[in-house]
Amino acid sequence: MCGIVGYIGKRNSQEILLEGLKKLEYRGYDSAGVAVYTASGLQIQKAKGRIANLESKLEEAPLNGSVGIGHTRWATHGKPSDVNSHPHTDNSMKFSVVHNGIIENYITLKEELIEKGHVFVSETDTEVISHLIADLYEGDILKAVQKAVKRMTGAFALGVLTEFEPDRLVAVRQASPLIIGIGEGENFIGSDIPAILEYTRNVFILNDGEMALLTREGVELMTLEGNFISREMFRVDWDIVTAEKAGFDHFMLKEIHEQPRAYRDTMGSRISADGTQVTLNELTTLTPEAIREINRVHIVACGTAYHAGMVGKYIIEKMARIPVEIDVASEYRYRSPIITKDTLVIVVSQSGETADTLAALREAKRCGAHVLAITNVVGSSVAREADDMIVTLAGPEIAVASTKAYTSQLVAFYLFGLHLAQTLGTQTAAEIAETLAALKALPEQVEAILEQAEAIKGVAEEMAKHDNLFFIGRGLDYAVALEGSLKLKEISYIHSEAYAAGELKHGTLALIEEGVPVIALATQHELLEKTVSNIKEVKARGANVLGIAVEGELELQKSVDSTFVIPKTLDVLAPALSVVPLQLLSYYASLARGNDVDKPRNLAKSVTVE
Ligand code: HGA
Repeated sequence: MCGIVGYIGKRNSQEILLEGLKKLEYRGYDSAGVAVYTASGLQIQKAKGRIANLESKLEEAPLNGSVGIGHTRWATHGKPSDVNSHPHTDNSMKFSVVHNGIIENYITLKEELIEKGHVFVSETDTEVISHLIADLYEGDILKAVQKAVKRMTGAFALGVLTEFEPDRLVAVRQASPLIIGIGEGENFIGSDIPAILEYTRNVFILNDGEMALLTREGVELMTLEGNFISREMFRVDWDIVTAEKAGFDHFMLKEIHEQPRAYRDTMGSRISADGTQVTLNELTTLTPEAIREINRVHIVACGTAYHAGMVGKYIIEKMARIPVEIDVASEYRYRSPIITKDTLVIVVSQSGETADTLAALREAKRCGAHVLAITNVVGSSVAREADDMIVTLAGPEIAVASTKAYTSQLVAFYLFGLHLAQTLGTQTAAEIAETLAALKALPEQVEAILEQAEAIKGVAEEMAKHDNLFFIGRGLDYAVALEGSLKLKEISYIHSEAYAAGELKHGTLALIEEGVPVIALATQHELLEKTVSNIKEVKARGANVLGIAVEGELELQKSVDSTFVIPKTLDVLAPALSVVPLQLLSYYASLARGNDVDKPRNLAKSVTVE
């Protein structure tokens, strides 16, 4: 949330900043702005709304200069407006700051600075940073920033410039992500790698409590106290095309279509060539002995990752027979969970920077638990702080609504569940081989579903005419129903509820009336008859039911108004297929309503604030 970029070099910084911001727009799009060191000093341009608005302003009045910082905002403090946009400055207009995070003590600092004569123009917490730095400045921007951050509490990734030192750019990371890109005669900062990928693949990933001084010639890394740090450069090996739309109308559609590839890559070499074993060589501290000590598992995540965790709970309990609890990360820390050294806490986060998940991870570690991260970003905070990590190889996910990251998280849970079963002997070799064979068939089966996208489009256009709808399912189908409902709400803004199918009659059935669309997931064979009864209950009250069923289930097809059929698989693997038509349904419903699919209102990806 909120994207920061910065450039110091010889090229025109405005172009580089704008391109970088466009790559980070998924992090926030309430407003955007840049500050560039020009011949007439530090100049700022900002605009409410999308980056395109800023771009138009800059086309009319370009800012020429080779040093600059930029920001795309997801507002936390102060409404989206020109004046609340970053970069922020002080009264002398000689300092400029972009910020991702929240300054928790900003009111105290603001009062103190007002007392000293500073005049504030915005409602943001960020503005105190520029005033504070200006206040503490004594001829060295690095020292002023170091003094300022000592006074600040909360989360902050910063880019700072001053007109007094036009050849220096200061970057800070404290609990919000920031990376440094290393070029030749030019250097960059960015909230995320795609922002700089066009210019360099060599990066330093800053840790919390670290800062950097960038000049054209080089980068010095240091702690916030000013102790120098040496760090190995990280070489990014992603293909740049993976971060682009590659001919699709939207990132979301491209990412939905990338799922077969993401499944294959995430399984990759983790399944033995003869298809009988899972090998998770990346687990270093989670040895077979450590696994045998685990007596409970907690899964902690937010949003879509939480829904992947719900499937994970089912997988681990079924395959490894270990009790699993699942928590929303923002609740976990505050309910005094019982965490011991025999607890395995699995945190799931696509970006690895989700603030709530990171805080839960830290709490789990403080209590002595073993922490396993499932994340899509190797160098992320969650990845670095967890004891062990299973990286999903979904590739960069740009659309705010997660698709391929979710399904890759499911694959990670399947592999981990099988790994536990192998280690603990809770499944036979034949059962494991059968699941692995079915797992390896998934990519082709997803391809077959994607070929039917047009059929889903028609249904979605019909559904887009409604303001309320329901998803129902039992067992694993309920977990997928929750994800389908979230996806639809996120991008189509249609109100929907997901219910355990047997639970409707305890209250929600009152909302079913003539013509209300109900999407009934019915992929779990043991529960099929019960689900069919629940479908009949909603049909009897006038609902229009779309069934998501496994090939060959004719009985179910007779009970619903229309059916989308997924290929045959093991019940436990059905979520990896049944979610795909729901993703397409949301996508096409969003399109039909004329929404911005990739950038839904009020949301942003990678939620780095609590
Ligand atoms: N608090 C600042 C920055 C917002 C942010 O980082 N969001 O994720 C603001 O409201 O502008």
